[in-house]
Amino acid sequence: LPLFDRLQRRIVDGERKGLEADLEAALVERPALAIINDTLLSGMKTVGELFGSGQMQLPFVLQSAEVMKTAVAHLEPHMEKSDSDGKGRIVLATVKGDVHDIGKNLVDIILSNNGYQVVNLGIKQPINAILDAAEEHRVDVIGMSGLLVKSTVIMKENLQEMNTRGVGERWPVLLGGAALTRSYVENDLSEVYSGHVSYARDAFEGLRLMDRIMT
Ligand code: B1M
Repeated sequence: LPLFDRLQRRIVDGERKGLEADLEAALVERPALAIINDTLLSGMKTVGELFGSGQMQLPFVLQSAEVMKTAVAHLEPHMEKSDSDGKGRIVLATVKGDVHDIGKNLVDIILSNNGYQVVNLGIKQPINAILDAAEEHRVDVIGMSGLLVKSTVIMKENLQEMNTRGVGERWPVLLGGAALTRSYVENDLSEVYSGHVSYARDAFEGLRLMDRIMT
């Protein structure tokens, strides 16, 4: 297979052996971000389709996810970074009950490389932990990620809880993850929170929205 097809195949097959060498060769031809966006993420998309249609079993999905993480970690030092890190601060978390973190961690990388300080809490974070961290680190924005349909319900509950605590004035909320849709966020979720709620389809929209919120 040609290099970029082979890299994509490595994600789908969960094949780590020879990954670094292929990534190094790819870096000669394309920037790190393009490799992630155009090649690796389409591999993950295929994994999702295969899993969703019953053609791939969970342990293999996990292997693909591990290869994806290794690849992103290898590429990360090669990404362009802005000099400033004082544009603002965000807490990022995958919501309660959800273990998916590849997307959230990409958002972390893109924001960190573009001048934001990110407090990344990890996965399965209850709203209390998110709000405690937001308070402790005096963040400007709260970011929640979730990929399960169940997580969209949790996000709604989280926003309701935040509303009850009256923190809408203080924290705009940024939401993302494959199970969300723009209309669900902009219609259903915005309604339950007195503050600002926005939806990011991908990490770059996350960055654009942060820039907008912080100016
Ligand atoms: Co699971 N999983 N999974 N999974 N998994 C999905 C989400 C699923 C759609 C697959 C499918 O059926 N086709 C399905 C959900 C179905 C549903 O809810 N209706 C599913 C399921 C069912 C499950 C389990 C329940 C399976 C089981 O146990 N029987 C289980 C859940 C466990 C739990 O959470 N409690 C499970 C487990 C796993 C693994 C552990 C094996 C692994 C995760 C490993 C990890 O993350 N460390 C895994 C994976 C890899 C997937 C798929 C295949 C790929 C997800 C991914 O990493 N995509 C996924 C299929 C899919 O998404 N279509 C699937 C790449 C990533 C870069 O995209 O996270 O969407 P994404 O992030 C994007 C944007 O969404 C956005 O930016 C990112 C980059 O541009 N974004 C944000 C995300 N968060 C953001 C936050 C922001 C802004 C933008 O601001 C705060």
